[in-house]
Amino acid sequence: MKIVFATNNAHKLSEVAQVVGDKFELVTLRECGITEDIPENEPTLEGNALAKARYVYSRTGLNCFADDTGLEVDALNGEPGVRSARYATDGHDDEANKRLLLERMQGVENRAAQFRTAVALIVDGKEYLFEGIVRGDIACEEHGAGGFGYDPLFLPEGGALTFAEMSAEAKNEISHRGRAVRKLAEFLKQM
Ligand code: ITT
Repeated sequence: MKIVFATNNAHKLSEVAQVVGDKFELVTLRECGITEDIPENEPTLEGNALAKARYVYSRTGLNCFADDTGLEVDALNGEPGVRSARYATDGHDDEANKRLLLERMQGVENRAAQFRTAVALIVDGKEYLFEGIVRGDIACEEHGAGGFGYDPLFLPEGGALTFAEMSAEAKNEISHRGRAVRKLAEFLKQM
């Protein structure tokens, strides 16, 4: 089965490709001729994931899915959440976002947080949502060079390594996106 993964993020693409393996053929946005940024102006992760999937479905008529992910920090009342990409600036500045997060968490004792992914799927015009969550803590400084985004600052529950210190396989095993995409793959297999 062919399915479009509506993302411009190459890291996400490789993580998801690893989870779905050869069960599905992932088609990229570029392969369907979509090169522009898809607007993400909704107030929730679910809303943004659906907006991206709907955009691609209306342009291509192909079955597709999209994910939107947020880092939700308990002591910051769930921030940066749906604004995770645009936390520090209007652009996608990972370095500035991590700096701002560390600044806001300076001296904060409760460092509990979660990554949450919402995946929206559209098959033959019908819409479905899946969720994946991983709990953990915000580290006091960056560790590791793997992964992307906030990974060097996120210590998943029960371990001593940040996502950026783990292999891609180990991150996928327990991550928000790995969990959400395995639910999606299970669902598609049973259709
Ligand atoms: P799309 O093309 O799929 O929209 P994106 O990079 O805009 O790609 P999101 O809006 O879902 O993706 O990402 C929101 C922010 O959260 C952004 O700053 C990412 O770097 C960060 N992020 C998403 N997934 C992450 C992960 O697995 N680990 C660390 N940071 C992540």
